[in-house]
Amino acid sequence: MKIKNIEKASNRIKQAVKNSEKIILYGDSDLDGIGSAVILGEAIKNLGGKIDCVFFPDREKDGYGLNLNALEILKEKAPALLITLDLGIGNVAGVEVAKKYNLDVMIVDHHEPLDEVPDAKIIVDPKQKDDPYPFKGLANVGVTFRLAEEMLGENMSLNTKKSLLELTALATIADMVPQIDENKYFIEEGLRSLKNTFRPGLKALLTILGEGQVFAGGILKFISALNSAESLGFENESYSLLTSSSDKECYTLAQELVNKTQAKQHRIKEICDEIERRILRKSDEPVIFEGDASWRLTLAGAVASVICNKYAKPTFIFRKGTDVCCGSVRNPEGTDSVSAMKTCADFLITFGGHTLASGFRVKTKDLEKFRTRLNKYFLK
Ligand SMILES: [Mn+2]
Repeated sequence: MKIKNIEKASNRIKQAVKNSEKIILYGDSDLDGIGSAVILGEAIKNLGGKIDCVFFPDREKDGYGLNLNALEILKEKAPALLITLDLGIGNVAGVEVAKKYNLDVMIVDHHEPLDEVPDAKIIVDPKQKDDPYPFKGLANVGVTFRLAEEMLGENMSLNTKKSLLELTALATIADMVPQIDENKYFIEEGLRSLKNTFRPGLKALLTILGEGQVFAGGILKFISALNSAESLGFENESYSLLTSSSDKECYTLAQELVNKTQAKQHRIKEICDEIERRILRKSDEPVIFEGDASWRLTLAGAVASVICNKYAKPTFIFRKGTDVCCGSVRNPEGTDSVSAMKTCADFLITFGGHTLASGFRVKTKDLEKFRTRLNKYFLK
């Protein structure tokens, strides 16, 4: 059985390649989005096509998803095929604007669809209600790998397959989806192949972190380095690392990423300490809900994970802005933050994600209302 619309998506991309249409990849700024963009880009090159440009949103500045700042730039490329990766399923308004700009949007995502789904011609997302694909736990790289297989068929060489599986494995682990079923296969095959990788960026990072150490339990460190890049000006360093063919450039980029990870870990610890001090007084509340103007949005997910694991409570962490707050959510198994936020849909600007890991944007003036409703929801 195939994921719904995967054949349609493959045919549409082949048509674009054949007609030399412009193709834009628009990926989320984490390893799952970046890996998906690398995989799809290489599959398109294998077909003899080329990518016109690759965009990664600056989460700090623009928030998650298909955003208007990016579309203002991308409209210059129209007409073009715009493929979103690891985002898009929640971007009803963004897709409308893209269509107005004559961008043909295809969504490849694995996030939970909300009540309203964007009006894109082709949506590939195994979590769509009517998608009969039995395994719902794929990371977006898993979905994209299946799409690459569909596009290349028998023409996917063993080396290409191995190389794409390496990325699929790393981003599947990074995205914290369940390591079962197809994901288990991706991880096993991909990590095995990683030992002899041809990809200069991965080789450079293995050298810097020590190959022996990476394969003796250090794989998470390896992944957090790849995941520590931030998108600036819609570009992303990890994407550069994973697509560069220059050993020298890769070495420099990999070293920068390793340094950045260390700085980031330090900052995460500081923020967690601050949160623990604050929640001492609030131990009777079912939800942990903390924000600050000085916390970077790109760290919110990691901070929420640490706090949620320690206190076993739904954890909402946000950067507090003058008008708007953006944040990340992590919550314990058996609870559902997306459903919780649906009860606040009347005032939230956006929200979405997975049951256990999600995000939101809310007006600062609505913060207290948000907190109260969440506490009420999780009290049940
Ligand atoms: Mn993802």
